[in-house]
Amino acid sequence: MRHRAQAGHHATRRCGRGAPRLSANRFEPATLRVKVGTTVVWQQEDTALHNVISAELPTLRSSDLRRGDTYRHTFTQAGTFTYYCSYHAGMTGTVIVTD
Ligand SMILES: [Cu+2]
Repeated sequence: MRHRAQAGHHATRRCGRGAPRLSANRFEPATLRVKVGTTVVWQQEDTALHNVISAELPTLRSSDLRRGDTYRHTFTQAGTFTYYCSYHAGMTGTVIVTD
């Protein structure tokens, strides 16, 4: 599962290292750094069911995502936010949001 950051109307930035599209049970990249106001889009490209849930940031909570689904969240405050997939132990990620 990959995600990318969108800043403003354009300048879409794709993050990641060209990982295999079906890389199993991990977020790619695991750590993402963005500015406040950035919308991060998670792209579900895996065959397994995944979700995005943060204990620290209750609004960061997707429904179950199937292949082809996307989930987006706009980060409005600075901080370091971890999240996980409830189906796969150890499937975690971090978004670092700076002013
Ligand atoms: Cu998962």
